[in-house]
Amino acid sequence: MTRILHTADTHLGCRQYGLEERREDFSKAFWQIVDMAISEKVDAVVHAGDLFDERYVSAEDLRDVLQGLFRLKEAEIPFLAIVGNHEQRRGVQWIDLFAGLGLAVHLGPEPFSLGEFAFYGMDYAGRRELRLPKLKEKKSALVLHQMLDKAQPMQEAELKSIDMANVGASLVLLGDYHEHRVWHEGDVMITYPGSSERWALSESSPRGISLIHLESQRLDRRELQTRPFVFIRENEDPIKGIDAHAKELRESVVAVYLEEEGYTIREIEEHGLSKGALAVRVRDLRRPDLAQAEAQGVSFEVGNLDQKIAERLDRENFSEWTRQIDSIVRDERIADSRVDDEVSRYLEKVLE
Ligand SMILES: [Mn+2]
Repeated sequence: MTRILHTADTHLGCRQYGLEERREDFSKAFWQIVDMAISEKVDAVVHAGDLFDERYVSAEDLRDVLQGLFRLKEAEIPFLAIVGNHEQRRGVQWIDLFAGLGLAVHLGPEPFSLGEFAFYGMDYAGRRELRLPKLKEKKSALVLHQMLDKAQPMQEAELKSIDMANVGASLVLLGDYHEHRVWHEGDVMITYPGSSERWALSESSPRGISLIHLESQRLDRRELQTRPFVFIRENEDPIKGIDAHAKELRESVVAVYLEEEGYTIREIEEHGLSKGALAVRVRDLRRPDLAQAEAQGVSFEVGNLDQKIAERLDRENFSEWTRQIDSIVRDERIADSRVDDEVSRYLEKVLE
């Protein structure tokens, strides 16, 4: 019996809300994963990309990840990984550096044997055409960092789940989508483990990892202990809501969804912080002040801004290159630090 720990989207180095405490939280989640791998005596940790939040890694984050990888090495648990969109570099990848130190395996087109299973991996390929392998071994696993059509609406998906059935692997272990999901396509199990810390406020459900028996495809979840987030929804009065949650508020991140007029964002933030919250995030769902704009003789339409920009660009006589570059720049899924790389890659491809 071979059992692995499947994780992805650790986003080490994410200094969320500009707080050192949050950077440390992302490292602590990684250490918990290492502890679980050791206590569960798994045969390998499979990391499906976005170990780091950015391709520029601080000494603190490098120290934190090495501390975890050395512990896995001592426990003789291999760390099998691929490169995600957030950490991808043009030259040497971080995972290659760890592989060079004997602390990790960068999965690729050559199989890595684990028990009777062969592991293959493909780094994040973005918009480029993904050449999926045809694997001969039924007992094999393919590790990818891509958005599947079942996880996101078609226009944002890069991969069709139906195509996963033809790869030949019995397991497709994914990263990129931050929620845990499992699907079956014929005999193939396709799964995302979800992120290990809350990277966005939309990630409200508990974070965790998956333990997977390769032979039986049995999947068990283990929850991670992460910093508490308190959500105050738009049907609650924000100040009363904060008071009602006062007991859970200390050191937590408070997310307030604001729909009603009556309080300023600053008042809500200060009230939450005075009750001991680590951070207060206010999602302003109020409509822009149309009345005021009208009074100034400005007319504006509320709608999907990206859609409007795309429609306007269509009317302009721009080249296909310009349009493609524009879409890369405005793609929210491409980290800011990666935009120049993605544009260069695109240009290299079309100039070939
Ligand atoms: Mn991610």
